[in-house]
Amino acid sequence: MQTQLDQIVGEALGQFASLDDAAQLEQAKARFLGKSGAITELLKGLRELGPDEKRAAGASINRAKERIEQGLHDRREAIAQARLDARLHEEALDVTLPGRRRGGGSIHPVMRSWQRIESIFRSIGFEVADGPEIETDWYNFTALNNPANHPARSMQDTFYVDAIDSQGLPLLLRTHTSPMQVRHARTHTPPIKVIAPGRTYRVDSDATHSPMFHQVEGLWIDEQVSFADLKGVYTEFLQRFFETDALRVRFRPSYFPFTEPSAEIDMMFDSGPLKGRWLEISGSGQVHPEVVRNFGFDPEKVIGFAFGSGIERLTMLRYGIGDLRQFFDGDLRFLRQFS
Ligand code: 2NL
Repeated sequence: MQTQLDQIVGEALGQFASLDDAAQLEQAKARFLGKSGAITELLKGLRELGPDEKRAAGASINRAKERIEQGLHDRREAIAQARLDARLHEEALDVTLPGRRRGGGSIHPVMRSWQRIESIFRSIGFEVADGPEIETDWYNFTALNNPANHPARSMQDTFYVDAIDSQGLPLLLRTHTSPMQVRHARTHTPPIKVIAPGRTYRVDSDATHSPMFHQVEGLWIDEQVSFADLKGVYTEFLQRFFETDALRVRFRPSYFPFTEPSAEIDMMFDSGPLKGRWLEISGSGQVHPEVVRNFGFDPEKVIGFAFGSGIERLTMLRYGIGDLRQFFDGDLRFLRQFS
């Protein structure tokens, strides 16, 4: 009897040890402890024995049963532990790895120039105007003495918006930042020193023109202002912007409807890669009397000087950029150089 029990226990423990799947282990359990399992069958056989034999055999069978149950319990624990170990290994996380960083952005070179321009002009006493990019015909053209039939007003040159103003004229994307200065002048009194940097729009797109570009205009109105004052301020600006005193400035006669007389401002570096060449850098002039009147001032009492420069052009000269389109391509290899 004991030999048979030892054999059954050995068989059970052997089967348990060979299994590493929890469901199969429970099936193996049934073969020994289930309704018609080997141990259960032996217990059933006790009925045929006398009381003394029954007690002795029953005790032996129960010991065997306990050994199998213990083996089953141990194997269950081992399988559960192995599963947990496998999962911990699979889901292992190295908390010492460096985190994933968000990509760092950088200021666009044109915006960098814009910021520098504002801070330079602020430091020499200029305010910074702000205003709408969608303008009325009056602020963009009429106030600036543009004749009614001027080609700049045509749909070939200007982006019109499908909406009209209080005069029944279509709204447009401002073609220069002057309207911000007109708005500023009409709400302030001289002396006025203001710059108007911002986005501007023209129907123009090639290697040297973008339909959206940036301008900074400047306006200085007082009882006594002259071209000499304008030249002094603009030269100071250029020297600070390009971080060199080794540059010269000259005026060259020109024409704009909003200034009279008008002048191109040219500059020349005395050192560096662009040394010795006159470069066109800005338009300028004495504000036309008609425009001074549109500001709400008497042109016999105050005089104004204005200039208008392209921020892309200033930026290209400062960094030696050869192609305007690089500003608008969104190529990070280009943009990162200015971070
Ligand atoms: C150019 C020409 C210029 C102005 C802009 C101006 C503004 C007011 C009144 C009078 Cl509110 N003038 N601005 C004057 C002369 C030239 O810019 O081609 N710039 C790139």
